[in-house]
Amino acid sequence: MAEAFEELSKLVKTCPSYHLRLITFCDACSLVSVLFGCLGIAFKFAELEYVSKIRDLLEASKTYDTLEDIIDRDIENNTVRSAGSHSRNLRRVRQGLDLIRALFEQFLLSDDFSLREAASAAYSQVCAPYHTWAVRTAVSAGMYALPVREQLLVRLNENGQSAEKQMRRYINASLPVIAYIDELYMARNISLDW
Ligand code: 1PZ
Repeated sequence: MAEAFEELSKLVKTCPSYHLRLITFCDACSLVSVLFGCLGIAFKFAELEYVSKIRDLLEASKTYDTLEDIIDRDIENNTVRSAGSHSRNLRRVRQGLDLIRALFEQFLLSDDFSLREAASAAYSQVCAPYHTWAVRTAVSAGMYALPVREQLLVRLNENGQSAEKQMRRYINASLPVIAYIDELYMARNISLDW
């Protein structure tokens, strides 16, 4: 994951108007699946939700070449925010990427921080403001079923040091990618409060 996002971040940093291909983006985002496998059954619904959005964007990549192509098409059709539209799903996937970034940041803040504390803090920062009460309630219940810190490391097949290194790589690489996606919307006068 860290490597794939480093590649993406190199691409989007090449020039301000770089056109990122949807298929390239989806390939990197698909790698998030390995994390889900480590979280346990309580986050199955988060996985299904995320994977369905990636699948939609992958399908869209057969018709639209770049990320901006799907946004421009949705602008023409007035469907940027419509449920299930590609632009909305792209926005949701972006939230997922940012959630992982925030989670890793929280995880690295302190060795004493439990995974549940880290995940709760990340979720309230990144996703909770955009989720319904029902979803927020389900997520906070699911937090209690997260593995403990050490168990997560075992499942990831990492130790404390190696995990820290990979998490930092992902944090640094995902930031420019997330900023790139936000800029696609903002350059088209689409606010990001949804
Ligand atoms: C160790 C990691 C712990 C992370 C814990 C965080 C769990 C987050 C759970 C998110 C559940 C999302 C449930 C469904 C939300 C939907 O209402 C929204 C709106 O969908 P729409 O109306 O547009 O169809 N969907 C989203 O916001 C997509 C969010 C994807 C969340 C992906 C999480 C990825 C990261 C997890 C870490 C592996």
